Amino acid sequence: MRSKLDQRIILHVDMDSFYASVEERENPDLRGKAVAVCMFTPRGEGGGAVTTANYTARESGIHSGMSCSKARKLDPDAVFLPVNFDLYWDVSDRIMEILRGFADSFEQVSVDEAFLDVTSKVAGFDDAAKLAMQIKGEVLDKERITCSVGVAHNKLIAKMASGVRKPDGLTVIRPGEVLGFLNPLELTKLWGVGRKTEARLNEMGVSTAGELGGIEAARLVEVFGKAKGVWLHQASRGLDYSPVEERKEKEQMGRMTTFEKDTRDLDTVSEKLEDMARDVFARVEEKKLLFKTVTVTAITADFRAHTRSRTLSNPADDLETIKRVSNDLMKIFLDGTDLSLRRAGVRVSGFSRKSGQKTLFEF
Ligand code: TTP
Ligand code: MG
Repeated sequence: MRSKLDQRIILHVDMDSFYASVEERENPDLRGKAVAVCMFTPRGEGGGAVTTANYTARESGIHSGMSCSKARKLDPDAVFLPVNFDLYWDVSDRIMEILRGFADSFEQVSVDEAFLDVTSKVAGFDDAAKLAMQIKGEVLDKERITCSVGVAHNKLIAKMASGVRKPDGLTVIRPGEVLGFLNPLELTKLWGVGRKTEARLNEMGVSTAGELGGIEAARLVEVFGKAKGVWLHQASRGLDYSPVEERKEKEQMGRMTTFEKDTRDLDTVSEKLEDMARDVFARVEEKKLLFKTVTVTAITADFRAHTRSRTLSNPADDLETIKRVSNDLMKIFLDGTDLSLRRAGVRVSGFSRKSGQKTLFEF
């Protein structure tokens, strides 16, 4: 008999080449070019890895995790950009707010992906596909980023489905189609199966998800231990009963804003900082948190991101502190550069609870 947990409808939404897509939307000159976003190490030129590449750059074989120097050899004409984490998290926060509005329950998995349980919002899988199109449209309209969506009756299959067609894809896998989808897949395509597990399973004569499904659960538990053995047995059959649920609290709260024109006029900048400070303060106050650090982000006209932080001698919980410290920090930053600001941001971090009890993420 089918349980309620087998009758859910879950969407997995994953942004396409996320960091690169954000960079492209910020800088229209990048359209049509191969773009790779690099995280440079302090070791200097050539060090550092590609965090992601847009789909044009992927055509030359550039991918996440590759060294930037190798990527440069593959496509010397590609544009290589440094990471702007604050910018990505800001866009991510806005997208997550949009997605959350469509869901009965919501679970953000990383900077660019989330699960939405939409069971009560739709009449069935066809309806869920329509909802997914509506979500893709709204994210594109409001945030100018494309995403790919997987629709299925559990998180495991929804997650795997979202990767089937990318970019800008939509893949629906109905319960009756799950085994046909899974059986031919290579083991590493199964969510949670890495190279080590694959090697171990290969030794047991298993090389596809379908073959894994034919192995006794007891044998898998013997080789991999209880938790992993049971998971492998269930995953190979497309079973996953885990709920879609909100994760721990955030470790920082921030806001960013784009100036109408690039500027270094202190009044204009202060006015925007104050608006953002108010917004950030409202969220801190709502959660009844104290903060220890205030940070400003400045994205200058050359699209580079700079941050300046100050850690307070005592945790604070007031708007004045956010306003004063963010203004000070931005003034110091502007004094040291001739560049104008394109975007600016304010955030606070280092949270503790007013009662002295720990926040969730300190456990
Ligand atoms: P992903 O969703 O894995 O990748 P992506 O969004 O860039 O591309 P896709 O269209 O295939 O979904 O990761 C999201 C972001 O996380 C990515 O834009 C950059 C960052 N990231 C890293 O910094 N290092 C990594 O190794 C990977 C895989 C991602
Ligand atoms: Mg992605």
